[in-house]
Amino acid sequence: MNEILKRFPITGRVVSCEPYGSGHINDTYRVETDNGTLYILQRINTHVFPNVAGLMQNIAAVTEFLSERVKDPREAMHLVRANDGAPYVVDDKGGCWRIYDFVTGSVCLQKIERAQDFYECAYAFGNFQRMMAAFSADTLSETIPNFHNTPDRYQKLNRAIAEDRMHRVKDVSEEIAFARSLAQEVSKLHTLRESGELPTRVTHNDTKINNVLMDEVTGKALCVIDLDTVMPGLAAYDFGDSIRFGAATAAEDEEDLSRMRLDVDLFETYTRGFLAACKNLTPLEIETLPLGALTMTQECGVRFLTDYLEGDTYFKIHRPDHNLLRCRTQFTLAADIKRHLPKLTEIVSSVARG
Ligand code: ADP
Ligand code: GN1
Ligand code: MG
Repeated sequence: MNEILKRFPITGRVVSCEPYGSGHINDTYRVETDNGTLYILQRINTHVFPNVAGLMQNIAAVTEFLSERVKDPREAMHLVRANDGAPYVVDDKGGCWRIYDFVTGSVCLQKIERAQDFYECAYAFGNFQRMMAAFSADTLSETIPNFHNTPDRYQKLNRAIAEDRMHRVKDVSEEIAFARSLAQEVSKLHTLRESGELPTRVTHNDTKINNVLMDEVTGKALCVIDLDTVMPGLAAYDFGDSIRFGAATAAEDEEDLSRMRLDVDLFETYTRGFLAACKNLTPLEIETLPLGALTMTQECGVRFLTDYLEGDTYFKIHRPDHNLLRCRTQFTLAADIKRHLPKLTEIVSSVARG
């Protein structure tokens, strides 16, 4: 680790470098130096992001763009370039590493404790999308092609079922049936994107609450982090993925499925925050936000199920059936979101009317 750190202009002598956070993708470390400066060091998951050069070019451009537009430096992530000016370094085993300034005095929530936190989170993602409207989307690399292409996610699931590499298909027939029962409904957003009826914007695409940092004193959102998946996308993806994670009454890997449902009040709170920050949405974009919640939840369940069938090669797991548990919570939540769709549509249109 020291060899890697030496290749960045770190201030002070490194006194600790410990695993940090609970992301599913990258390996994250908190680095502290003897003068108290903190950094985030990450080994980029090159299995998930094979085009590291394109990925890091995106991140350098987006962080620089945002830094120029915020008042407080803590409102944008700051990438520390290596001594040679490159946005990342490669170690002798081919590992790719990057460093960010640690956003000091911030907290990263794993679950919503107060409704106000969720409002802040919504405002942060809405604001990110609003600010990024001035960024030219065509300069961004697509770091994961077809990331939220739901029909493509279904094709990948079908391929995993056909291959049945781990001989697990026999144990998940109920989950497969549920996945298929919503296939058409959750493919609608993609069709509307393809036809141009929904505009493609620069979106974050991974809007979990633990991808937002809040001020530890005021509780106000500071900035959005985890910019690996910033790509052209739909407003409904960002809205929907936040609902999937933050307006759920149980954790993504809760075993007791009776605890998992949609918190409709939190859905309303998020809608208020998101629409307050992001006022440029078209009527169809606003109308399809509830479908975004259903689609992102179901799609995530499909992704967990696919990874389970393929032998857990994508998401980090901490127990053998972790991806299956995650799939089940997502499908339980998707069923609840579907039940509530008329109510959610009512909420969104009433918030939008003001
Ligand atoms: P992953 O893609 O694996 O989710 P993230 O980029 O989200 O990785 O980082 C993992 C965790 O590290 C975050 O959830 C957050 O707790 C922490 N983190 C990341 N960047 C920063 C930062 N600049 N300042 C403070 N904490 C950070
Ligand atoms: C991953 O990196 P992290 O933990 O914020 C995943 C998201 C999933 C999420 C499910 C690049 O997010 O798409 O929705 O896990 N990120 C990537 O928790 O695949
Ligand atoms: Mg993350």
